[in-house]
Amino acid sequence: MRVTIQWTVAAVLSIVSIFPIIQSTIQSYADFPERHPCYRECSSDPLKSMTCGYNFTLEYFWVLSKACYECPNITSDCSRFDCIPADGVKRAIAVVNRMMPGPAIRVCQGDTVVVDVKNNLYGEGTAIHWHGIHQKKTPWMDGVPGTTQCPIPAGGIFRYEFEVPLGGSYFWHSHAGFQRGDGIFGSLVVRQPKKNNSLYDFDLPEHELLIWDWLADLSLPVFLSHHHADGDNKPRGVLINGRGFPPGFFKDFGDHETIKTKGKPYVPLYEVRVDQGSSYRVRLISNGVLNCPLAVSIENHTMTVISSDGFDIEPVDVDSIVVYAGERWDIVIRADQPIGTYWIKFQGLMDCDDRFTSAYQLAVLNYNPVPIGTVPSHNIRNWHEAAPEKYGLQLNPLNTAPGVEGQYITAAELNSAQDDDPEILTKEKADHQFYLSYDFNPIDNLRFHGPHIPIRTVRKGFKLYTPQLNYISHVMPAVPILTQPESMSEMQFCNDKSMKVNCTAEYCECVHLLKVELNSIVEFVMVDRGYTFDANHPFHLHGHAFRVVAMERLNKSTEPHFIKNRDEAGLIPRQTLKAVIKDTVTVPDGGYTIFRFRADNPGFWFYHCHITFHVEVGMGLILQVGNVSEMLSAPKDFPKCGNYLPEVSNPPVYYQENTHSISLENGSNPHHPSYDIMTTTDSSLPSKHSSKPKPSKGKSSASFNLPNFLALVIIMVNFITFMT
Ligand SMILES: [Cu+2]
Repeated sequence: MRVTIQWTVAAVLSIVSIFPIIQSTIQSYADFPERHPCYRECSSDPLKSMTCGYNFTLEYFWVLSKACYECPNITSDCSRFDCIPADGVKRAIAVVNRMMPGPAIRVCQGDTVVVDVKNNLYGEGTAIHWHGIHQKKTPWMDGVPGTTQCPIPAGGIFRYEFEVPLGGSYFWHSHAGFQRGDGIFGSLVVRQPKKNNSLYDFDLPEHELLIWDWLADLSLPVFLSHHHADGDNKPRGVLINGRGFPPGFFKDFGDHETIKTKGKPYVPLYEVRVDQGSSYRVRLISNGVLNCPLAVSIENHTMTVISSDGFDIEPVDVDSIVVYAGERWDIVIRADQPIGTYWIKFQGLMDCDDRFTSAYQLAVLNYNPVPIGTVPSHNIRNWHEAAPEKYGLQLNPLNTAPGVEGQYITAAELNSAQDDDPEILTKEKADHQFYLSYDFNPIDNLRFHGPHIPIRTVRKGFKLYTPQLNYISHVMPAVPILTQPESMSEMQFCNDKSMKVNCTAEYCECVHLLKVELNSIVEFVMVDRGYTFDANHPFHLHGHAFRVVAMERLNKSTEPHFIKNRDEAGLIPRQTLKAVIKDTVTVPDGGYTIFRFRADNPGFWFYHCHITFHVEVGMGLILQVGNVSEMLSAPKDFPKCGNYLPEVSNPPVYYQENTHSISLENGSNPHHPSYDIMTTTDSSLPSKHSSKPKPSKGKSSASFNLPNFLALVIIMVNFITFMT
């Protein structure tokens, strides 16, 4: 290694003597080229808060479009206006303002953000979520279609306006369908006045690193082929701020010299530039799409981790850190090595590891005055095959329990640097405790299997295992429950307490809803049962951050009752001091993660796995905090939407029996007797706006004639045993 560094330094010095310094590090706010008036030195004077406006135009677009001219053959063409080079592999994408990542929002604590979102997607609704912002005064600005707003229709404009009261690293992304994974996201960084005892010298916009796994095509066709046939669900690559080598590049081109001599052009990698002797805050923000946690490390540099999900922690020095979908980790890098060029490595784990697609990526740490475009020359052809422990001390490891000292630090072992909320941490029993367990369940999910193609009858590659919470698939309501509660029917809601059928045997879906009292202390016990695959699911809560108070891996697989028994026996101590604050957390496979929070933000808040394929098939639920009467009301002119099911003018209506019609939602397909819906009332459901279904004047509408019932939702079809 020493030889390599010496060689690199020598090479760099000789190059430097020839080339002028192309670009010095940007060190002041004024130097930042795309300077927005709100990107400024933050002040502690609240009178200096600003209202910061942004225009977002959403559209479908193309990697290496004609805007890229001769990129990557002519490197400078890759920086052209509207050119999105990605990893040099052409595919369709969805973007904001023809940028990927989309435009960054960089403001100061206390500012107000205004974003006008123009939807130019073809015939598709959208909504933008401000991931990590709690929307305390404006819950209807949370950007979740079906929960906090109607989708912004194609051709429509929607103005978001909200305050950002807390500093931290956040990001924004579409919360509709698969748009986030296809490119509709960007950073949202809320800076605070710089402290005198700061652990870093510089906090620069070019040191925000948005990292994510990348598919070879739009997410939707990949999703469809995986869920309806035998297509896989594995990412093909990884991108760092929208740049990277194409998949498989290093198999052919092991080092920089080979790349140069074989002459294969590639899109310039993302460069982090530093001055020797200085220290820098780097913000790692994961827009992870599928099951691809990224282990981040930097050659010859340790990382000091200072913050997660917007909340400071007591700093820890590590050699690598695993970042899961939806997480943010802020690290400090000290440029204390010889002037040179170093790889920043992003090793894909789980579905990205070498058992599957070997998806990984590299960026470059270049010390000034190393010329732009320089990459290290040493061979790292097989670096991604290294086991994670080869990276030294690792933070936030995959599927690993706390307690392996000197090798791993789990999120649950970090100490928060924020003030404690003693009631959250020391209260013996939370006011509400929810066990939420999950696995990939081998049930006949009616959306992908069902009576005509039962899971037991199809060959291995066609079997679709459904990730569910407590054996329930969440379905987003057609109308936003927060802003149109009067349009909702209690019949649509359920949870495991209200279910009157055995959801371990039958497919259950509904609007999965949990209700807690305002200002109560809530505890979630997340249990990864872990039978079907060694998977990993990062869970994200809207509207609140939580304290991670316990985490453990018990075995390859487990069940909630094991954990309940363990807890009753006093074997699961909660962290009562300095428990780390997060809004996105992983759960070890075959283990549990427990977190607590004060439900002090009235509203309806989505809680879900942040893997797009999982949330889209219902791995989530809505948390109702407080009664509807305790929630703030949306502005009077807030857009409304809903179903249209009027009485028919001349009944009866005759239908052709359509055996392929699958109607799982209340009353929408009443003529299909196999799919009648059972409903129930439950004390945990919204009360103020419950509306009984109106009796139909029309004839024979099976679901309209249902009594006032029992269980919620479900539908089920029990046949076909003879087929196996
Ligand atoms: Cu998941």
